[in-house]
Amino acid sequence: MGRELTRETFMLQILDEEGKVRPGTEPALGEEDLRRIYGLMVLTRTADGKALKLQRQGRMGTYASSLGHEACQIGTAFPLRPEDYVFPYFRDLGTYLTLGYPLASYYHYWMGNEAGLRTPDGLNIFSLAIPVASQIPQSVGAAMAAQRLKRKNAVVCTFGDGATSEGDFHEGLNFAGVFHTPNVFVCYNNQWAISTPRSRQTASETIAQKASAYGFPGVQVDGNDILAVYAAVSQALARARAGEGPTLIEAVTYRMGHHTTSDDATRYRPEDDLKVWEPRDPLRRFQIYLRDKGWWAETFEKAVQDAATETVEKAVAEAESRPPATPDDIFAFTYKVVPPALEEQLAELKRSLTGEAGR
Ligand SMILES: Cc1ncc(C[n+]2csc(CCOP(=O)(O)OP(=O)(O)O)c2C)c(N)n1
Ligand SMILES: [Mg+2]
Repeated sequence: MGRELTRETFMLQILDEEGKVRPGTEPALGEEDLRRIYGLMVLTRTADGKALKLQRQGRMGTYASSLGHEACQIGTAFPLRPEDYVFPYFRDLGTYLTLGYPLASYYHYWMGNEAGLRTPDGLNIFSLAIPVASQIPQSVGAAMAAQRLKRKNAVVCTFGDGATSEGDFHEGLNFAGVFHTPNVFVCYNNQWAISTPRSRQTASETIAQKASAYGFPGVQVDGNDILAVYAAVSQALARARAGEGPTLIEAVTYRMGHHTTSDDATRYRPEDDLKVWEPRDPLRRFQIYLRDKGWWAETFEKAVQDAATETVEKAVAEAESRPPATPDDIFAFTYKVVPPALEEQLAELKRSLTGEAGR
């Protein structure tokens, strides 16, 4: 059965690995949008690189790099409308930036302050999920709510290949199929879940084909081709808004960095993998596409790079000027009324901190 499915399955690609467009497949995006997309890709890469440096300098906590995932993230977020809801995970910097989330807040969170995840009014982006796959059933709940309220918004949920082995993935997608919810599930299949390779994650030939078990379509796309991700997500959003039910998109990519700054991928990753994936770089391919259209030049590149650097430097300064987390923050927002045992722990923590300060 797997073989038959594979024969029917093909990976959607609009830009080939040389950045050349496959005739007749281009989505309807004008010059302004395409330039904006490129700017977001450069901003994401610049902001990501800066976060890694800040972590190495002791100015940021453990950080999960988005290097190589720019097409997955921006391609997913770009076609969204303000009324749509997004349930991201910990590797979604480009998603946040595309939706207009303040970079200073995103940094503030990774600097160890949950206040950075308090979404500004008007943005329907939920706190990024650290517990793998926990955001999936939540996104289905939000989609069911939208259905009942007769709203026309779609709900996008992103997650990694590792999330597909969790019960939450099955439960969420099963509900979505049964209740025909307006969900768009986007799996960034970056070939690794920390040190677990894709081959040990699932025996399914593709992740996209898992959708057929839940009774809705699954599409596999080249996750390093931003136009392919954009096209697949746009189509899935249109289905969701039209009441045609959920879609699972598998965006095939590669985690070019370590899992997080606490990981050393050289201990398990075959060395040649990076050599295979480097030429497939999503920014390089999209830049060639823009150049072929006559919309990329050195001056444009410089303007985009300078703007990204300025945005990033401002965000770092702002994040570092915000007040640090307090002991109360650890206990806030979980219970309406804090249970006595936690009150005691908080008091003890505060006593120990005062004790330290007094020494
Ligand atoms: C429920 C749960 N189990 C285990 C972990 C530890 N953990 C953090 S990330 C991760 C792997 C995630 O891999 P994947 O879903 O492929 O996402 P990626 O990191 O590759 O983007 C694991 C096991 C966790 N955060 N949550
Ligand atoms: Mg992964």
